[in-house]
Amino acid sequence: MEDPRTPLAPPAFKSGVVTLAGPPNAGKSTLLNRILGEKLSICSPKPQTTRHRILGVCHRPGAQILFLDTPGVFHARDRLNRTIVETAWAAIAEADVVLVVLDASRPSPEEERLLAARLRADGLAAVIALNKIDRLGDKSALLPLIERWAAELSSATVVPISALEGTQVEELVAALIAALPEGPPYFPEDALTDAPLRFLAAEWIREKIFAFTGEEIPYATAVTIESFEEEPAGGRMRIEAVIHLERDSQKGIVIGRGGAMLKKIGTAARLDLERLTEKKVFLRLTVRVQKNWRKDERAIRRFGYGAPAPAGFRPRQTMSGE
Ligand SMILES: Nc1nc2c(ncn2[C@@H]2O[C@H](COP(=O)(O)OP(=O)(O)OP(=O)(O)O)[C@@H](O)[C@H]2O)c(=O)[nH]1
Ligand SMILES: [Mg+2]
Repeated sequence: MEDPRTPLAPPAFKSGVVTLAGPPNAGKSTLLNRILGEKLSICSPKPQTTRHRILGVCHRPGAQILFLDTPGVFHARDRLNRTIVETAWAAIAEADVVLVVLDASRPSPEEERLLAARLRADGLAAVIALNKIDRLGDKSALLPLIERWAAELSSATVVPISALEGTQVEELVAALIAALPEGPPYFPEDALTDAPLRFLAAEWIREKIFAFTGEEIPYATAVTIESFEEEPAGGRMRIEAVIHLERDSQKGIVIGRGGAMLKKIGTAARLDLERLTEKKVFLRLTVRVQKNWRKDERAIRRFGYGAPAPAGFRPRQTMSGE
């Protein structure tokens, strides 16, 4: 007979890739930052903010989740947006579990159908976060959305959350860990991302343009880093970045009267970078016009857009275990 005092074997370590997917503006990046407890991915009230696949490593007792933030999926028409949406689909295809993030206060049935069809076609496991519940006066407004997704993907767990306020976010993380396969940690305990600092610098500058300018300007903007130097012995960081726009009229707005707008963008981005690196940052911004770059495949690639090669930070898990 078994000794009743024998301790149970500890639960196996869980790990894997969870891709955040959803319509633009659903709160994917806000949710990622909330889960990580760090500002990593850029957020804004405007749709189509995220343009890249961004890895965020989440550490919890007994589990490591490799989150991939992605651009929102929608029926893209122009060249840049098609490239960006392709990046999202490629990251979705890499997932062990897809975390579908939806804005429960403003459903977008067309994009939701697009996503559900792909998840069904590829047989991907999904957990569904109904986000922004803080905006719902009456929680029964969730019911039609729950019903729709139960019909679309009957096996998926649904968790209502508020990424902004943190409501039920840990319950969501627990549901994701439950859905992940057993596996080892792929990154050291203090890892946050594999994204280089110069990439984050470019992103955070772009975030300020989303925050401080309107109309077409955020969409017509790309940011590249021309030089990135760290002075030895923990000194200052010197970063030179270029803000690329499509028209001269946009250039005037981004520079602002007497350079005021450019200064505002630079100061806000610099403060974010100083917080992250705990170093003094010297940031120099230049504005350039590259006519209609969003239609130009070569410019799109040169500015760093397009699906990267599969992340490959962990061996592919296959059903057959080959
Ligand atoms: N009220 C409320 N607002 C939220 C919540 N989560 C995100 N938001 C807001 O929704 C807006 C969009 O958030 P993002 O995190 O940038 O959304 P996203 O899904 O990453 O958007 P794209 O990258 O453009 O696809 C921002 O203004 C957020 O502050 C939430 O739980 N409640
Ligand atoms: Mg985003």
